[in-house]
Amino acid sequence: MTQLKCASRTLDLGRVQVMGILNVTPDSFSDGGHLYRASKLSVEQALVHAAAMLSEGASMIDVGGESTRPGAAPVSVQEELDRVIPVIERINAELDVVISVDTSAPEVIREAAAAGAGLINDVRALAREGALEAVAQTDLPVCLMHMQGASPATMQLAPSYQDILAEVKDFLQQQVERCAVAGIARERLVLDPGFGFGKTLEHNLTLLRRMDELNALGLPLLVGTSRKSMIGQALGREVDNRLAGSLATAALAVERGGRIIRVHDVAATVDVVRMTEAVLNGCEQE
Ligand code: 7PJ
Repeated sequence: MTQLKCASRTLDLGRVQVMGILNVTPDSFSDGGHLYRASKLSVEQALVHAAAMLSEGASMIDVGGESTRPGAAPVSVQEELDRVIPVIERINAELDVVISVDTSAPEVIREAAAAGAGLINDVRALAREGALEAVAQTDLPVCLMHMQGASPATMQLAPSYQDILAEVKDFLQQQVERCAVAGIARERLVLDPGFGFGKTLEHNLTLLRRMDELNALGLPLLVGTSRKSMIGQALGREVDNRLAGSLATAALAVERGGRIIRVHDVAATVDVVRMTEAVLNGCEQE
Protein backbone atom coordinates (compact mmCIF):
# COMPACT_ATOMS: atom_id res chain seq x y z
CA MET A 1 0.00 0.00 0.00
CA THR A 2 1.41 3.36 -0.96
CA GLN A 3 2.33 5.58 1.94
CA LEU A 4 3.28 9.19 1.32
CA LYS A 5 5.63 10.55 3.97
CA CYS A 6 4.72 14.20 4.45
CA ALA A 7 7.12 15.60 7.07
CA SER A 8 5.76 14.50 10.47
CA ARG A 9 2.60 12.91 9.02
CA THR A 10 2.01 9.92 6.76
CA LEU A 11 -0.79 9.64 4.24
CA ASP A 12 -2.22 6.28 3.26
CA LEU A 13 -2.83 6.43 -0.47
CA GLY A 14 -4.52 3.04 -0.33
CA ARG A 15 -7.57 5.20 0.26
CA VAL A 16 -8.35 8.25 -1.80
CA GLN A 17 -7.46 11.43 0.09
CA VAL A 18 -9.28 14.74 -0.22
CA MET A 19 -7.20 17.92 -0.34
CA GLY A 20 -9.03 21.11 0.63
CA ILE A 21 -8.13 24.31 -1.21
CA LEU A 22 -7.14 27.30 0.94
CA ASN A 23 -6.50 30.39 -1.14
CA VAL A 24 -4.67 33.16 0.61
CA THR A 25 -4.71 35.53 -2.32
CA PRO A 26 -6.28 38.95 -1.72
CA ASP A 27 -9.28 38.36 -3.97
CA SER A 28 -10.23 35.38 -1.82
CA PHE A 29 -10.74 37.67 1.19
CA SER A 30 -13.52 40.12 1.78
CA ASP A 31 -11.17 43.07 2.07
CA GLY A 32 -10.85 42.70 -1.72
CA GLY A 33 -7.68 44.58 -1.11
CA HIS A 34 -4.80 45.92 -2.95
CA LEU A 35 -1.70 45.73 -0.79
CA TYR A 36 -2.82 42.62 0.98
CA ARG A 37 -0.75 41.48 3.93
CA ALA A 38 -1.26 38.44 6.09
CA SER A 39 -2.96 40.37 8.83
CA LYS A 40 -3.86 38.66 12.07
CA LEU A 41 -7.45 38.59 10.91
CA SER A 42 -6.73 36.87 7.63
CA VAL A 43 -4.54 34.25 9.31
CA GLU A 44 -7.41 33.62 11.71
CA GLN A 45 -9.89 33.33 8.81
CA ALA A 46 -7.56 30.91 7.04
CA LEU A 47 -7.27 28.78 10.18
CA VAL A 48 -11.06 28.65 10.61
CA HIS A 49 -11.49 27.64 6.97
CA ALA A 50 -8.77 24.97 7.26
CA ALA A 51 -10.32 23.60 10.47
CA ALA A 52 -13.72 23.39 8.79
CA MET A 53 -12.29 21.46 5.83
CA LEU A 54 -10.46 19.12 8.21
CA SER A 55 -13.66 18.41 10.13
CA GLU A 56 -15.40 17.67 6.82
CA GLY A 57 -12.85 14.97 6.06
CA ALA A 58 -9.95 16.61 4.26
CA SER A 59 -6.59 15.10 5.17
CA MET A 60 -4.59 17.74 3.32
CA ILE A 61 -4.91 21.51 3.04
CA ASP A 62 -3.41 23.17 -0.05
CA VAL A 63 -2.25 26.68 0.84
CA GLY A 64 -1.77 28.92 -2.19
CA GLY A 65 -0.61 32.52 -2.28
CA GLU A 66 -0.22 32.94 -6.01
CA SER A 67 -3.27 33.17 -8.22
CA THR A 68 -2.75 30.73 -11.10
CA ARG A 69 -5.95 31.59 -12.89
CA PRO A 70 -5.47 32.23 -16.60
CA GLY A 71 -4.07 35.72 -17.08
CA ALA A 72 -3.50 36.39 -13.38
CA ALA A 73 -0.92 39.01 -12.46
CA PRO A 74 2.38 37.70 -11.07
CA VAL A 75 3.14 38.19 -7.38
CA SER A 76 6.56 38.91 -5.92
CA VAL A 77 8.27 36.23 -3.88
CA GLN A 78 8.14 38.46 -0.80
CA GLU A 79 4.41 38.92 -1.19
CA GLU A 80 3.90 35.19 -1.59
CA LEU A 81 5.97 34.53 1.55
CA ASP A 82 3.99 37.15 3.49
CA ARG A 83 0.76 35.47 2.46
CA VAL A 84 1.51 31.78 3.00
CA ILE A 85 4.13 31.39 5.73
CA PRO A 86 2.10 32.76 8.67
CA VAL A 87 -0.84 30.60 7.58
CA ILE A 88 1.30 27.45 7.33
CA GLU A 89 2.83 28.11 10.76
CA ARG A 90 -0.57 28.63 12.32
CA ILE A 91 -2.19 25.54 10.78
CA ASN A 92 0.83 23.45 11.71
CA ALA A 93 0.58 24.64 15.32
CA GLU A 94 -3.17 24.10 15.62
CA LEU A 95 -4.35 21.29 13.33
CA ASP A 96 -3.45 17.68 12.62
CA VAL A 97 -3.42 17.83 8.82
CA VAL A 98 -0.91 17.61 5.99
CA ILE A 99 -0.16 21.10 4.71
CA SER A 100 0.54 21.37 1.01
CA VAL A 101 1.94 24.59 -0.41
CA ASP A 102 0.96 25.61 -3.94
CA THR A 103 4.11 27.39 -5.10
CA SER A 104 6.80 27.52 -7.78
CA ALA A 105 9.32 29.72 -5.97
CA PRO A 106 12.43 28.15 -4.39
CA GLU A 107 12.38 30.65 -1.49
CA VAL A 108 8.78 29.73 -0.69
CA ILE A 109 9.58 26.02 -0.96
CA ARG A 110 12.39 26.37 1.59
CA GLU A 111 10.52 28.58 4.03
CA ALA A 112 7.31 26.58 3.77
CA ALA A 113 9.23 23.39 4.57
CA ALA A 114 10.74 25.09 7.63
CA ALA A 115 7.29 26.35 8.68
CA GLY A 116 5.78 22.84 8.68
CA ALA A 117 4.57 22.16 5.14
CA GLY A 118 4.23 18.46 4.31
CA LEU A 119 4.06 18.59 0.52
CA ILE A 120 5.18 20.90 -2.28
CA ASN A 121 2.57 21.39 -5.00
CA ASP A 122 4.02 23.07 -8.07
CA VAL A 123 1.88 23.78 -11.13
CA ARG A 124 5.15 24.51 -12.97
CA ALA A 125 6.64 21.10 -12.10
CA LEU A 126 9.82 22.61 -10.62
CA ALA A 127 10.66 24.46 -13.84
CA ARG A 128 11.64 27.71 -12.11
CA GLU A 129 15.33 28.17 -11.58
CA GLY A 130 16.37 26.69 -8.24
CA ALA A 131 13.04 24.98 -7.50
CA LEU A 132 14.27 21.44 -8.22
CA GLU A 133 17.27 21.94 -5.94
CA ALA A 134 15.11 23.50 -3.23
CA VAL A 135 12.82 20.46 -3.17
CA ALA A 136 15.80 18.08 -3.29
CA GLN A 137 17.15 19.73 -0.13
CA THR A 138 13.95 18.89 1.76
CA ASP A 139 12.51 15.45 2.55
CA LEU A 140 9.10 16.47 1.29
CA PRO A 141 7.02 14.88 -1.41
CA VAL A 142 6.26 16.98 -4.46
CA CYS A 143 3.35 17.11 -6.88
CA LEU A 144 4.49 17.62 -10.47
CA MET A 145 1.76 19.04 -12.71
CA HIS A 146 1.48 19.25 -16.47
CA MET A 147 0.92 22.64 -18.05
CA GLN A 148 1.19 23.56 -21.72
CA GLY A 149 2.85 26.96 -22.13
CA ALA A 150 5.36 28.56 -19.84
CA SER A 151 2.98 30.15 -17.34
CA PRO A 152 -0.65 30.64 -16.35
CA ALA A 153 -0.45 34.09 -17.91
CA THR A 154 -0.12 32.66 -21.43
CA MET A 155 -1.17 29.01 -21.23
CA GLN A 156 -4.72 29.46 -22.57
CA LEU A 157 -3.69 31.40 -25.70
CA ALA A 158 -3.77 28.49 -28.17
CA PRO A 159 -3.63 25.09 -26.52
CA SER A 160 -2.84 22.41 -29.10
CA TYR A 161 -1.96 18.73 -28.93
CA GLN A 162 -1.58 15.83 -31.38
CA ASP A 163 -2.47 13.35 -28.64
CA ILE A 164 -3.06 14.95 -25.31
CA LEU A 165 -2.70 11.77 -23.24
CA ALA A 166 0.59 10.81 -24.87
CA GLU A 167 1.96 14.32 -24.48
CA VAL A 168 0.92 14.73 -20.84
CA LYS A 169 2.33 11.30 -20.07
CA ASP A 170 5.65 12.01 -21.80
CA PHE A 171 5.96 15.33 -20.01
CA LEU A 172 5.29 13.77 -16.62
CA GLN A 173 7.71 10.92 -17.31
CA GLN A 174 10.41 13.46 -18.18
CA GLN A 175 9.79 15.30 -14.91
CA VAL A 176 10.08 12.01 -13.00
CA GLU A 177 13.47 11.45 -14.62
CA ARG A 178 14.57 14.99 -13.89
CA CYS A 179 13.70 14.47 -10.23
CA ALA A 180 15.61 11.18 -10.15
CA VAL A 181 18.73 12.93 -11.47
CA ALA A 182 18.35 15.61 -8.79
CA GLY A 183 18.19 12.95 -6.07
CA ILE A 184 14.46 13.20 -5.31
CA ALA A 185 13.35 9.65 -4.51
CA ARG A 186 10.52 8.19 -6.55
CA GLU A 187 8.56 7.55 -3.33
CA ARG A 188 8.29 11.31 -2.96
CA LEU A 189 6.53 11.94 -6.28
CA VAL A 190 2.88 12.64 -7.05
CA LEU A 191 1.73 13.41 -10.62
CA ASP A 192 -1.07 15.63 -11.91
CA PRO A 193 -2.41 15.97 -15.47
CA GLY A 194 -3.14 19.65 -14.83
CA PHE A 195 -6.79 20.16 -15.70
CA GLY A 196 -7.37 23.62 -17.15
CA PHE A 197 -3.70 24.47 -17.58
CA GLY A 198 -3.16 25.07 -21.30
CA LYS A 199 -6.13 22.94 -22.36
CA THR A 200 -9.41 23.47 -24.20
CA LEU A 201 -12.67 21.98 -22.96
CA GLU A 202 -12.26 19.03 -25.33
CA HIS A 203 -8.68 18.47 -24.10
CA ASN A 204 -9.86 18.47 -20.48
CA LEU A 205 -12.71 16.06 -21.20
CA THR A 206 -10.40 13.69 -23.08
CA LEU A 207 -7.82 13.90 -20.31
CA LEU A 208 -10.36 12.83 -17.71
CA ARG A 209 -11.94 10.16 -19.91
CA ARG A 210 -8.56 8.54 -20.59
CA MET A 211 -6.85 9.42 -17.29
CA ASP A 212 -6.42 5.72 -16.42
CA GLU A 213 -3.66 5.64 -19.07
CA LEU A 214 -1.50 7.73 -16.71
CA ASN A 215 -1.52 4.91 -14.14
CA ALA A 216 1.16 3.24 -16.29
CA LEU A 217 3.58 5.80 -14.83
CA GLY A 218 3.22 3.92 -11.55
CA LEU A 219 2.87 6.97 -9.30
CA PRO A 220 -0.08 8.40 -7.37
CA LEU A 221 -2.25 10.85 -9.32
CA LEU A 222 -3.62 14.10 -7.95
CA VAL A 223 -6.64 15.58 -9.72
CA GLY A 224 -7.87 19.17 -9.57
CA THR A 225 -11.06 19.95 -11.48
CA SER A 226 -13.03 21.68 -8.71
CA ARG A 227 -15.16 24.58 -10.02
CA LYS A 228 -12.89 24.93 -13.07
CA SER A 229 -13.97 26.46 -16.36
CA MET A 230 -14.20 23.01 -17.98
CA ILE A 231 -17.28 22.51 -15.78
CA GLY A 232 -18.54 25.99 -16.48
CA GLN A 233 -18.19 25.40 -20.21
CA ALA A 234 -19.71 21.92 -20.23
CA LEU A 235 -22.73 22.97 -18.16
CA GLY A 236 -23.04 26.69 -18.82
CA ARG A 237 -22.61 27.45 -15.12
CA GLU A 238 -20.94 30.31 -13.32
CA VAL A 239 -18.23 29.52 -10.79
CA ASP A 240 -20.57 29.53 -7.77
CA ASN A 241 -22.84 26.93 -9.36
CA ARG A 242 -20.42 24.17 -10.32
CA LEU A 243 -20.67 21.81 -7.34
CA ALA A 244 -22.61 19.01 -9.03
CA GLY A 245 -20.36 19.17 -12.08
CA SER A 246 -17.29 19.10 -9.87
CA LEU A 247 -18.59 16.06 -8.01
CA ALA A 248 -19.20 14.20 -11.27
CA THR A 249 -15.57 14.74 -12.23
CA ALA A 250 -14.40 13.64 -8.77
CA ALA A 251 -16.24 10.32 -9.07
CA LEU A 252 -14.84 9.73 -12.56
CA ALA A 253 -11.34 10.64 -11.39
CA VAL A 254 -11.52 8.15 -8.51
CA GLU A 255 -12.80 5.46 -10.86
CA ARG A 256 -9.81 6.10 -13.15
CA GLY A 257 -7.24 5.87 -10.36
CA GLY A 258 -6.96 9.37 -8.88
CA ARG A 259 -5.51 9.11 -5.34
CA ILE A 260 -5.75 12.73 -4.18
CA ILE A 261 -8.71 14.93 -5.12
CA ARG A 262 -8.10 18.68 -4.75
CA VAL A 263 -11.36 20.54 -4.07
CA HIS A 264 -13.12 23.56 -2.63
CA ASP A 265 -16.19 21.62 -1.42
CA VAL A 266 -14.77 19.06 0.96
CA ALA A 267 -17.82 17.53 2.68
CA ALA A 268 -19.69 16.70 -0.53
CA THR A 269 -16.54 15.43 -2.22
CA VAL A 270 -15.67 13.13 0.69
CA ASP A 271 -19.09 11.46 0.34
CA VAL A 272 -18.66 11.07 -3.41
CA VAL A 273 -15.17 9.65 -2.96
CA ARG A 274 -16.23 7.17 -0.25
CA MET A 275 -19.27 6.08 -2.25
CA THR A 276 -17.23 5.61 -5.40
CA GLU A 277 -14.64 3.61 -3.47
CA ALA A 278 -17.39 1.48 -1.93
CA VAL A 279 -18.71 0.59 -5.38
CA LEU A 280 -15.23 -0.09 -6.74
CA ASN A 281 -13.90 -2.07 -3.76
CA GLY A 282 -16.88 -3.40 -1.84
CA CYS A 283 -17.66 -2.54 1.74
CA GLU A 284 -15.33 -4.89 3.64
CA GLN A 285 -13.63 -3.06 6.45
CA GLU A 286 -10.04 -3.99 7.05
C1 7PJ B 1 -4.34 22.96 -9.58
C2 7PJ B 1 -3.36 23.27 -8.66
C3 7PJ B 1 -4.43 21.63 -10.09
C4 7PJ B 1 -2.54 21.10 -8.69
C5 7PJ B 1 -4.52 25.03 -9.08
C6 7PJ B 1 -7.75 26.35 -9.53
C7 7PJ B 1 -6.46 26.81 -10.10
N1 7PJ B 1 -2.46 22.35 -8.21
N2 7PJ B 1 -3.48 24.57 -8.36
N3 7PJ B 1 -3.50 20.75 -9.61
N4 7PJ B 1 -5.08 24.08 -9.81
N5 7PJ B 1 -1.68 20.17 -8.28
O1 7PJ B 1 -7.83 25.69 -8.48
O2 7PJ B 1 -8.78 26.66 -10.18
O3 7PJ B 1 -5.25 21.25 -10.94
S1 7PJ B 1 -5.03 26.68 -9.02
